[in-house]
Amino acid sequence: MSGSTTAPSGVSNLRLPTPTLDAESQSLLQSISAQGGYAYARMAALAVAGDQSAAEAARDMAWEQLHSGPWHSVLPVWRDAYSMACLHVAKFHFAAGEFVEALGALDMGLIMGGMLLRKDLHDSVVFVSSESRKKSLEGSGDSNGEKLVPEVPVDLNEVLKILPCRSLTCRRVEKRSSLSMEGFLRDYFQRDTPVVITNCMAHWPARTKWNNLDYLNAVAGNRTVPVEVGKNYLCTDWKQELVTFSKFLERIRTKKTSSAEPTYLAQHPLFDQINELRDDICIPDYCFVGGGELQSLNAWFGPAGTVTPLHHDPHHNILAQVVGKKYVRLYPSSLQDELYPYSETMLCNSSQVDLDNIDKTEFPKAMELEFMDCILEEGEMLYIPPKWWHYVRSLTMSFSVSFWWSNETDSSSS
Ligand SMILES: O=C(O)CCC(=O)C(=O)O
Repeated sequence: MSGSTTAPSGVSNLRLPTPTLDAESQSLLQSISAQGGYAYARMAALAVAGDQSAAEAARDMAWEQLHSGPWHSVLPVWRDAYSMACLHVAKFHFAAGEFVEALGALDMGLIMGGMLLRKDLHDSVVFVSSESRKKSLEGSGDSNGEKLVPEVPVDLNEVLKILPCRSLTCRRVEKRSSLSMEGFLRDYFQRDTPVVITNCMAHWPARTKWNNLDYLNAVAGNRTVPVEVGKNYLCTDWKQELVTFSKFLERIRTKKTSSAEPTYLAQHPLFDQINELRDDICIPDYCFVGGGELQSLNAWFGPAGTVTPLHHDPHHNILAQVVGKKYVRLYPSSLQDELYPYSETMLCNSSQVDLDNIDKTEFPKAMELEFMDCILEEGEMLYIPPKWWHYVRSLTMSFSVSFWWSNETDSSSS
């Protein structure tokens, strides 16, 4: 690719190649105009002619359309319009050598925009990141390779003080080393039984790379990611924010948010967004048991003290613990009534029972239930069968990846 040769002094000739945008612009603008977006189309044309403020105005107009009603009712053409405007804005920043701003605009396009220009957005991220890295290497000395999670064993007595009551007193989830596929299928998958698999991810590049702050900052520092702030998603003061990955790392490293209000990068398809991090992980072979399809890969990255409250999901799940440790408690799906799910459709897979502080009067049936639990250590994977209730609390700073997959019958009927 061309476009990054040295420019005459004071003039930049950094140019972002966007072949899909170039090919699709005209027909996309026609579709936008057909939806009444004449002002947007005018601004987009001015942006192409070199007017940065017009590019920003077009982006604001598309943003307004994205927020004009419920997400499912937003016309796909406006999501593509938003991506288009983000690409225009990114081009201006890139040309000015403003790489952080360029990446910010591209990430917003990836997070909020449509599918049409996704390849251009991804390729542009790679292009800008490589320029940005060249620049930062010019001025940097040796990295100190600071570890995110030091290798300090957790003190079980201390841990028990913060875990829900009765933790580690019932049945422990079985731990199996290098479990074979047959063993997994026969003893766990077909029996609807959780298991922790040990010695199964030493080959993942992530196991060495993700505990290194400099590495994470270098590959993702300038990228924008959605994070959750607050005790957990069931609390009223819970909110979502968009921040750069480096700001997020700084927050969790220096504990700038209180432990009552942790910042959690939770259930985010980070690996669709940041290809270099995707290259650091491997899809476990266990996810192909049952002949179904992989449904989603999500990142769960945060400080000690994040809590994912008791809930269940419809898919098979391997929760792979890359860095740090988590406590996980599991209840079988048969205990639906005893766990008092919310009645609202949006929350019907979440329990009203707060395991950290059970209200005995309101939820008496939840008190003496049998459960399974474990401390999921770095380098271990936990299999959670579909519909099993699970509660997860991080005991150290922690970075995990979940792999959800469906049964063959689910995939063929969907
Ligand atoms: O790790 C967590 O905080 C929650 C993980 C989870 O709920 C899942 O993988 O379904």
